[in-house]
Amino acid sequence: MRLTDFFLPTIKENPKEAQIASHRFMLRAGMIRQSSAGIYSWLPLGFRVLKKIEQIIREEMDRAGCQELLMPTIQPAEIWRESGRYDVYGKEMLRLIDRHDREMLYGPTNEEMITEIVRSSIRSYKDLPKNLYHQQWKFRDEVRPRFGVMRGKEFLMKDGYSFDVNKESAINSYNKMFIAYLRTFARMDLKAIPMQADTGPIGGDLSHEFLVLAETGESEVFCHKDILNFEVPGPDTDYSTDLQPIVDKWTSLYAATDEKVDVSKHTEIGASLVSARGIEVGHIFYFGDKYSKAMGATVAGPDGNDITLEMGSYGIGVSRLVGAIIEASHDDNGIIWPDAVAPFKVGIINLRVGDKSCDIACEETYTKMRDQYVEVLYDDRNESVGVKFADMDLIGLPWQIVIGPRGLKEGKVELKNRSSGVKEELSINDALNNILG
Ligand code: 5CA
Repeated sequence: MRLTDFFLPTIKENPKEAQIASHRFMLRAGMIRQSSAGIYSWLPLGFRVLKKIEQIIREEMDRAGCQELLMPTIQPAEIWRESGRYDVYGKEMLRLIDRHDREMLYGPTNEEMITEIVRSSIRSYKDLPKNLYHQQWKFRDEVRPRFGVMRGKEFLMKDGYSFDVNKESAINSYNKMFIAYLRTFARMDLKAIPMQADTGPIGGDLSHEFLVLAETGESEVFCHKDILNFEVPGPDTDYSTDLQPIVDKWTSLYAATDEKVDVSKHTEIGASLVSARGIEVGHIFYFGDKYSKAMGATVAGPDGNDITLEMGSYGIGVSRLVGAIIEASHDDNGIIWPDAVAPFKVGIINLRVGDKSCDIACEETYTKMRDQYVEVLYDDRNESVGVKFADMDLIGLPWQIVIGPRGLKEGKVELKNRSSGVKEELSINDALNNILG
């Protein structure tokens, strides 16, 4: 993509309304634009990141045996009356009336709708377990939307729902998601640690939040000082084996707590605890038959008797993750994207647009990368060098190739790694090989 073609409305000054780095940088880098309080448009740069995150989630959910579908944003009130949540959900639910006076709502979550789908389509225990998910916009009329996409009114969530015939199988489904979450966040270079949590309006008695450690996190937690070195299950994890030992390891020694553990009672763990702040990027729940019982979701068991389904639900804040990743990875100049979610892998800076040797070398580099399917943004604007450097650091692409007349005389370009700051003088081919590494 050429920057002269790309829609990248960057801002030089710090926006007054932004209190934390991610909000500030997302606005300044032209990733999002506020429409009204807590509601944002995703501009091309931001949207590319959102799609990358969605894809990583999709791959890890599918690997763990889930299936993707898509449910609507607008839901009928009836199913929420059946579950009993229509009245208790309160003002956070955006309620709508259609032209026929039917009560509708913009979904804040989808337990009711998925339960309705499953109860009307699955008849036999033989068709279970099933774990269905979608990545869909949600609406919660938060009293205090803040920090940009971190706490929005409209936000993108991955929400998955498991259906099993008994508790043992349901816990197994929960454990799969627990492991899949560790893997998903690790692929985004995030240290997301599980913490036993309250279940709130979703219900149930087993639940974990996944927290990304960052100074601006909303909750203070205590976790093992070595947490960042703990090993995340690899891509070869066999989801058909018993995952309980891995989950137990993470939930006992590795998990965070919201209180400092009494050291006298937990000498081993207590002595190693350090305080940290966390951003909740995921939340998983096992709630048994809370919805299936209220909504009559049953299947025929082996003996012909009805079995009420055992359920769990599994959320990831997809749009919140964009902010969380920036909170966890930035410096004073801007964002530092982890490779896996970067909107482009490389930025090319032409130091002297109009200089024949510079233009030719830039074009050649740009074409070579595109031929190799490297996602590349070429700053071909006739702008000052200062503006170009500042913008490139701000948008945080993992690699920068700086091409100017002086270097070119010796056949060299400068390759900069955004994360380490290390710069090297290399030939165009060597720079390319380093990037493809
Ligand atoms: N039905 C369950 C799981 S599918 C559920 O709704 N869980 S939740 O309420 O915990 O939300 C799941 C995730 O969505 C949270 O962990 C958080 O990362 C994200 N989230 C929740 N509210 C917001 C919000 N207002 N803005 C941005 N992300 C949010």
